[in-house]
Amino acid sequence: MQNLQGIINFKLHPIDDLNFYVKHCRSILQKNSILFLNNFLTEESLVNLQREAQILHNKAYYCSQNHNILLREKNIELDDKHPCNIEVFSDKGCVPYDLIPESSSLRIIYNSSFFKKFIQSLLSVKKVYPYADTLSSVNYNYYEKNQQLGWHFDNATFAISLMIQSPASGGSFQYVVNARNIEKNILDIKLIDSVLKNKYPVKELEIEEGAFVLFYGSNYLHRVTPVNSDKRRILVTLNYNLQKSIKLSENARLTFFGRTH
Ligand SMILES: O=C(O)CCC(=O)C(=O)O
Ligand SMILES: [Fe+2]
Repeated sequence: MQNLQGIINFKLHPIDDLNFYVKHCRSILQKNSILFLNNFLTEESLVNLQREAQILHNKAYYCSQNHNILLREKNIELDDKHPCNIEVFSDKGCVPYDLIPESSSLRIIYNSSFFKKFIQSLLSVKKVYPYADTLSSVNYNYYEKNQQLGWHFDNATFAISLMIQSPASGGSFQYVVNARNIEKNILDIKLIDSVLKNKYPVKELEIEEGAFVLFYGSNYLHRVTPVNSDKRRILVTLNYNLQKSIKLSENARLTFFGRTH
Protein backbone atom coordinates (compact mmCIF):
# COMPACT_ATOMS: atom_id res chain seq x y z
CA MET A 1 0.00 0.00 0.00
CA GLN A 2 2.84 2.34 0.99
CA ASN A 3 4.43 2.09 -2.44
CA LEU A 4 1.19 2.01 -4.32
CA GLN A 5 0.19 5.42 -2.91
CA GLY A 6 2.89 7.12 -4.96
CA ILE A 7 2.05 5.22 -8.14
CA ILE A 8 -1.74 5.25 -8.34
CA ASN A 9 -3.69 8.47 -7.90
CA PHE A 10 -5.69 7.44 -4.82
CA LYS A 11 -7.22 10.88 -4.43
CA LEU A 12 -9.05 10.47 -7.72
CA HIS A 13 -9.25 6.68 -7.68
CA PRO A 14 -9.54 5.22 -4.15
CA ILE A 15 -9.33 1.63 -5.37
CA ASP A 16 -9.23 0.36 -1.78
CA ASP A 17 -12.71 1.75 -1.18
CA LEU A 18 -14.53 -1.44 -2.17
CA ASN A 19 -17.91 -0.39 -0.82
CA PHE A 20 -18.30 2.91 -2.62
CA TYR A 21 -15.72 3.76 -5.27
CA VAL A 22 -15.17 0.26 -6.63
CA LYS A 23 -18.88 -0.47 -6.54
CA HIS A 24 -19.42 2.63 -8.64
CA CYS A 25 -16.71 1.51 -11.12
CA ARG A 26 -18.26 -1.96 -11.31
CA SER A 27 -21.65 -0.56 -12.20
CA ILE A 28 -20.07 1.46 -15.04
CA LEU A 29 -18.28 -1.66 -16.26
CA GLN A 30 -21.46 -3.72 -16.12
CA LYS A 31 -23.38 -1.06 -18.02
CA ASN A 32 -20.80 -0.34 -20.74
CA SER A 33 -18.59 -3.49 -20.75
CA ILE A 34 -15.66 -1.06 -20.64
CA LEU A 35 -14.21 1.05 -17.85
CA PHE A 36 -11.60 3.74 -18.34
CA LEU A 37 -10.19 5.81 -15.51
CA ASN A 38 -8.26 8.89 -16.56
CA ASN A 39 -5.29 10.07 -14.49
CA PHE A 40 -5.09 6.67 -12.84
CA LEU A 41 -1.31 6.95 -12.54
CA THR A 42 0.24 9.80 -10.58
CA GLU A 43 2.11 12.33 -12.73
CA GLU A 44 5.41 11.20 -11.23
CA SER A 45 4.84 7.52 -11.93
CA LEU A 46 3.63 8.25 -15.47
CA VAL A 47 6.88 10.14 -16.19
CA ASN A 48 8.90 7.28 -14.68
CA LEU A 49 7.10 4.70 -16.78
CA GLN A 50 7.50 6.79 -19.94
CA ARG A 51 11.23 6.87 -19.21
CA GLU A 52 11.32 3.11 -18.53
CA ALA A 53 9.42 2.47 -21.77
CA GLN A 54 11.98 4.49 -23.77
CA ILE A 55 14.89 2.63 -22.16
CA LEU A 56 13.32 -0.78 -22.88
CA HIS A 57 12.27 0.14 -26.41
CA ASN A 58 15.36 -1.34 -28.08
CA LYS A 59 14.51 -4.70 -26.48
CA ALA A 60 11.06 -4.88 -28.08
CA TYR A 61 10.32 -7.84 -30.33
CA TYR A 62 8.30 -6.79 -33.38
CA CYS A 63 5.85 -9.14 -35.01
CA SER A 64 3.38 -8.82 -37.84
CA GLN A 65 0.65 -11.22 -38.83
CA ASN A 66 -2.50 -11.71 -40.84
CA HIS A 67 -5.37 -13.06 -38.81
CA ASN A 68 -9.16 -13.25 -38.74
CA ILE A 69 -11.42 -11.59 -36.16
CA LEU A 70 -11.59 -14.77 -34.06
CA LEU A 71 -7.78 -15.25 -34.03
CA ARG A 72 -8.41 -18.81 -35.20
CA GLU A 73 -7.47 -21.01 -38.15
CA LYS A 74 -9.52 -20.44 -41.29
CA ASN A 75 -12.90 -22.19 -41.16
CA ILE A 76 -12.90 -24.30 -44.34
CA GLU A 77 -16.64 -24.87 -44.10
CA LEU A 78 -17.14 -21.18 -44.81
CA ASP A 79 -16.02 -19.34 -47.92
CA ASP A 80 -13.05 -16.96 -47.92
CA LYS A 81 -15.25 -13.86 -47.94
CA HIS A 82 -17.17 -14.85 -44.82
CA PRO A 83 -16.51 -12.26 -42.05
CA CYS A 84 -14.97 -14.99 -39.87
CA ASN A 85 -12.45 -15.82 -42.60
CA ILE A 86 -11.55 -12.34 -43.82
CA GLU A 87 -7.94 -11.56 -42.97
CA VAL A 88 -6.84 -8.36 -41.29
CA PHE A 89 -3.32 -7.23 -40.44
CA SER A 90 -1.60 -6.50 -37.12
CA ASP A 91 1.90 -5.38 -36.21
CA LYS A 92 3.41 -4.15 -32.96
CA GLY A 93 6.41 -4.55 -30.68
CA CYS A 94 6.42 -6.20 -27.31
CA VAL A 95 8.68 -6.25 -24.23
CA PRO A 96 7.90 -9.27 -22.05
CA TYR A 97 7.72 -9.53 -18.27
CA ASP A 98 11.22 -10.93 -17.69
CA LEU A 99 12.79 -7.76 -19.17
CA ILE A 100 10.82 -5.40 -16.93
CA PRO A 101 13.14 -4.27 -14.09
CA GLU A 102 12.62 -5.78 -10.62
CA SER A 103 12.08 -2.29 -9.22
CA SER A 104 9.55 -1.19 -11.87
CA SER A 105 6.33 0.28 -10.55
CA LEU A 106 4.53 -2.00 -13.01
CA ARG A 107 5.58 -4.99 -10.90
CA ILE A 108 4.43 -3.20 -7.75
CA ILE A 109 1.00 -2.54 -9.27
CA TYR A 110 0.66 -6.01 -10.79
CA ASN A 111 1.65 -7.90 -7.63
CA SER A 112 -0.12 -5.65 -5.16
CA SER A 113 -2.86 -7.35 -3.19
CA PHE A 114 -4.80 -4.05 -3.15
CA PHE A 115 -4.72 -3.82 -6.92
CA LYS A 116 -5.69 -7.49 -7.32
CA LYS A 117 -8.58 -7.01 -4.89
CA PHE A 118 -9.69 -4.02 -6.95
CA ILE A 119 -9.66 -6.13 -10.13
CA GLN A 120 -11.39 -9.08 -8.44
CA SER A 121 -14.08 -6.81 -7.11
CA LEU A 122 -14.58 -5.10 -10.50
CA LEU A 123 -14.93 -8.44 -12.24
CA SER A 124 -16.89 -10.05 -9.39
CA VAL A 125 -14.49 -13.01 -9.30
CA LYS A 126 -12.91 -14.77 -6.34
CA LYS A 127 -9.31 -14.59 -7.43
CA VAL A 128 -7.03 -13.51 -10.27
CA TYR A 129 -3.65 -15.18 -10.87
CA PRO A 130 -0.49 -14.18 -12.73
CA TYR A 131 0.71 -16.13 -15.76
CA ALA A 132 2.82 -19.19 -14.91
CA ASP A 133 5.31 -18.48 -17.69
CA THR A 134 8.08 -15.90 -17.36
CA LEU A 135 6.95 -13.63 -20.21
CA SER A 136 3.23 -12.96 -20.29
CA SER A 137 2.14 -11.30 -17.04
CA VAL A 138 3.04 -7.68 -17.82
CA ASN A 139 4.00 -6.41 -21.28
CA TYR A 140 4.96 -3.13 -22.86
CA ASN A 141 3.35 -2.78 -26.30
CA TYR A 142 4.81 -0.38 -28.86
CA TYR A 143 3.06 0.79 -32.01
CA GLU A 144 5.41 2.65 -34.36
CA LYS A 145 4.31 4.92 -37.20
CA ASN A 146 1.97 2.95 -39.55
CA GLN A 147 1.64 0.07 -37.09
CA GLN A 148 -1.81 -1.10 -36.03
CA LEU A 149 -3.94 -3.89 -34.63
CA GLY A 150 -6.61 -5.31 -36.96
CA TRP A 151 -10.20 -6.04 -35.90
CA HIS A 152 -10.42 -8.95 -33.47
CA PHE A 153 -12.01 -10.47 -30.40
CA ASP A 154 -9.53 -11.38 -27.65
CA ASN A 155 -9.16 -14.95 -26.50
CA ALA A 156 -8.98 -13.75 -22.90
CA THR A 157 -12.29 -12.71 -21.32
CA PHE A 158 -11.02 -9.39 -20.01
CA ALA A 159 -8.13 -7.06 -20.81
CA ILE A 160 -6.48 -4.56 -18.48
CA SER A 161 -4.14 -1.85 -19.72
CA LEU A 162 -2.38 1.37 -18.78
CA MET A 163 -1.78 3.98 -21.46
CA ILE A 164 1.81 5.21 -21.19
CA GLN A 165 2.24 7.34 -24.31
CA SER A 166 -0.41 8.45 -26.80
CA PRO A 167 0.65 9.08 -30.40
CA ALA A 168 0.27 12.61 -31.78
CA SER A 169 -2.06 11.26 -34.44
CA GLY A 170 -3.79 7.95 -35.27
CA GLY A 171 -3.51 4.89 -33.03
CA SER A 172 -7.10 5.21 -31.81
CA PHE A 173 -8.87 2.42 -30.01
CA GLN A 174 -12.06 1.61 -31.92
CA TYR A 175 -14.69 -0.81 -30.73
CA VAL A 176 -18.12 -2.25 -31.34
CA VAL A 177 -20.36 -3.62 -28.62
CA ASN A 178 -22.90 -6.41 -29.10
CA ALA A 179 -21.09 -8.14 -31.98
CA ARG A 180 -20.62 -11.26 -29.88
CA ASN A 181 -21.93 -12.92 -26.78
CA ILE A 182 -19.52 -15.73 -26.10
CA GLU A 183 -21.52 -17.05 -23.15
CA LYS A 184 -24.58 -17.49 -25.38
CA ASN A 185 -22.50 -18.47 -28.41
CA ILE A 186 -23.90 -15.59 -30.48
CA LEU A 187 -21.97 -13.87 -33.27
CA ASP A 188 -23.63 -11.05 -35.19
CA ILE A 189 -22.22 -11.82 -38.65
CA LYS A 190 -24.11 -9.01 -40.41
CA LEU A 191 -22.83 -6.43 -37.97
CA ILE A 192 -19.25 -7.74 -38.21
CA ASP A 193 -19.46 -7.74 -42.00
CA SER A 194 -20.45 -4.07 -42.08
CA VAL A 195 -17.66 -3.18 -39.61
CA LEU A 196 -15.06 -4.95 -41.79
CA LYS A 197 -16.41 -3.06 -44.83
CA ASN A 198 -16.09 0.24 -42.94
CA LYS A 199 -19.84 0.80 -43.15
CA TYR A 200 -20.62 0.77 -39.46
CA PRO A 201 -20.28 3.81 -37.18
CA VAL A 202 -17.83 2.32 -34.70
CA LYS A 203 -17.03 3.94 -31.37
CA GLU A 204 -13.64 5.51 -30.87
CA LEU A 205 -11.65 6.23 -27.73
CA GLU A 206 -8.71 8.56 -27.48
CA ILE A 207 -7.16 7.02 -24.40
CA GLU A 208 -5.27 9.57 -22.34
CA GLU A 209 -1.76 8.99 -21.06
CA GLY A 210 -1.93 7.68 -17.51
CA ALA A 211 -5.35 6.07 -17.99
CA PHE A 212 -6.46 2.64 -16.80
CA VAL A 213 -8.68 0.64 -19.16
CA LEU A 214 -10.54 -2.62 -18.49
CA PHE A 215 -12.86 -4.19 -21.03
CA TYR A 216 -14.43 -7.53 -21.94
CA GLY A 217 -12.27 -8.21 -25.01
CA SER A 218 -13.78 -11.56 -25.98
CA ASN A 219 -17.19 -9.93 -26.47
CA TYR A 220 -15.93 -6.67 -27.95
CA LEU A 221 -14.85 -6.35 -31.55
CA HIS A 222 -11.94 -3.90 -31.38
CA ARG A 223 -8.87 -2.60 -33.18
CA VAL A 224 -6.12 0.02 -32.97
CA THR A 225 -5.98 2.23 -36.08
CA PRO A 226 -2.56 2.87 -37.68
CA VAL A 227 -0.35 5.31 -35.81
CA ASN A 228 0.26 8.42 -37.90
CA SER A 229 3.01 10.13 -35.95
CA ASP A 230 6.65 9.56 -35.15
CA LYS A 231 5.58 9.70 -31.52
CA ARG A 232 4.83 6.01 -30.94
CA ARG A 233 1.89 4.60 -29.02
CA ILE A 234 2.99 2.80 -25.85
CA LEU A 235 0.66 0.77 -23.70
CA VAL A 236 1.14 -1.70 -20.86
CA THR A 237 -1.03 -4.78 -20.56
CA LEU A 238 -1.57 -6.30 -17.10
CA ASN A 239 -2.51 -9.90 -17.77
CA TYR A 240 -4.24 -12.06 -15.18
CA ASN A 241 -5.99 -15.42 -15.31
CA LEU A 242 -9.00 -16.74 -13.45
CA GLN A 243 -7.20 -20.06 -12.93
CA LYS A 244 -3.86 -20.84 -11.33
CA SER A 245 -0.80 -22.10 -13.24
CA ILE A 246 -1.90 -20.98 -16.72
CA LYS A 247 0.81 -20.37 -19.31
CA LEU A 248 0.27 -18.51 -22.55
CA SER A 249 0.55 -21.12 -25.32
CA GLU A 250 4.05 -21.72 -26.72
CA ASN A 251 2.79 -20.68 -30.13
CA ALA A 252 1.49 -17.33 -28.86
CA ARG A 253 4.72 -16.72 -26.91
CA LEU A 254 6.77 -17.38 -30.03
CA THR A 255 4.56 -15.04 -32.05
CA PHE A 256 4.54 -12.12 -29.62
CA PHE A 257 7.91 -12.41 -27.85
CA GLY A 258 10.02 -14.37 -30.37
CA ARG A 259 10.87 -16.98 -27.71
CA THR A 260 9.14 -19.27 -25.22
CA HIS A 261 11.18 -18.49 -22.09
O1 LIG B 1 -3.53 -1.53 -27.64
C1 LIG B 1 -4.72 -1.53 -27.31
O2 LIG B 1 -5.32 -0.53 -26.92
C2 LIG B 1 -5.51 -2.81 -27.40
C3 LIG B 1 -4.63 -4.01 -27.46
C4 LIG B 1 -5.40 -5.24 -27.82
O3 LIG B 1 -6.52 -5.19 -28.19
C5 LIG B 1 -4.75 -6.55 -27.73
O4 LIG B 1 -3.53 -6.61 -27.48
O5 LIG B 1 -5.44 -7.57 -27.92
FE1 LIG C 1 -7.43 -7.12 -28.17
